[in-house]
Amino acid sequence: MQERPQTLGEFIIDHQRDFPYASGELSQLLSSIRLASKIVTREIRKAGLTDILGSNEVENVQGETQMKLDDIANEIFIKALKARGIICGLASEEMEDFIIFDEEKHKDSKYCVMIDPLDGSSNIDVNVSVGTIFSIYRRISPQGEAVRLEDFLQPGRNQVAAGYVVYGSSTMLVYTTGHGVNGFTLEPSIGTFQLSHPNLRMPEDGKIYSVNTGNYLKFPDGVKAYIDYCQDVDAATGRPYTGRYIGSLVSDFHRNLLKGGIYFYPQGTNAPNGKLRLTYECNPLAFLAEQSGGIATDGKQRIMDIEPQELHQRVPFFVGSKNMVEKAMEFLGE
Ligand code: P6P
Repeated sequence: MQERPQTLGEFIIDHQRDFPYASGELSQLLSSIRLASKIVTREIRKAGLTDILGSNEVENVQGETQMKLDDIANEIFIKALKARGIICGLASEEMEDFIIFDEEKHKDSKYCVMIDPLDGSSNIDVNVSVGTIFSIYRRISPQGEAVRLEDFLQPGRNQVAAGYVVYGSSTMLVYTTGHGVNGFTLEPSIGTFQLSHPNLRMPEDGKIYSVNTGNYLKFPDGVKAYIDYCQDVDAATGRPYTGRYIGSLVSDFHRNLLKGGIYFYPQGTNAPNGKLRLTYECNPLAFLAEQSGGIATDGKQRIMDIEPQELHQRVPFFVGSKNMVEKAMEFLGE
């Protein structure tokens, strides 16, 4: 009988020792994310058929119209993460303040989670892939007390785990606990995530650049110079590079992780600090990038060394293949 791929649950048990201080908490944490991602998959796959398209006319803290599925995904993840009693609180990109889980079982827990429940959700209406991004931290406030803001304002280098779910042609969960990056594909007929991409490594070089060139005129000169470099003709370095910009960060990141490439959302006159959030988007993807051999910076410093000042802080974001990000930094430094 053909050997079947390892399931996510089996993989976590095999690698339990990789997650410090855990007495099965990682398994619990990731299995709640696994459950929530299956439910979100179901909601997304029928989005065209039920009344969850279109915005519900509620603006989130970012001033963006909150799509109905944003709200649904947010509730699904909160419920799944709260139910297992293994985290003391949660901060979501969709909510202004963090949530305190205040039952005793929650107060004694060691971990807190930051999540962007459905990034790129404006693509739902046009059937383009979207994603969930999550980050797990060990709390710094005393166990037994309510979680505090300081627990969510830790630098990205403190993450104990991070990952994303990409709802694309298939649903994939990709995560790290600081011991490399592994990808699991949902086998819908049996509802299990199976190890499909063991020990993912981001190619050091790539030929794909992902940026919204519609903002070109608003970018700093160094960014313009790097985009010009990507578009120049130079057979020796395989340029012009291919421009690929899905408008869904998780999908662009995932493609670059597998094929090599750079994604950047720079600061511009339209977005003085860029658009992406440090805590919910940049830090988790930076952790995955570094764990697979890539680089993530804000144009000046390592993303994971930035000390967050506020929950929804935005930063310029350059992430991807080591040599491509280093080349971009050369242009930014000039
Ligand atoms: P723009 C989606 O809203 C998102 O946060 C990322 O998923 C995506 O890469 C980016 O914003 C797209 O933003 O301004 O280029 O449309």
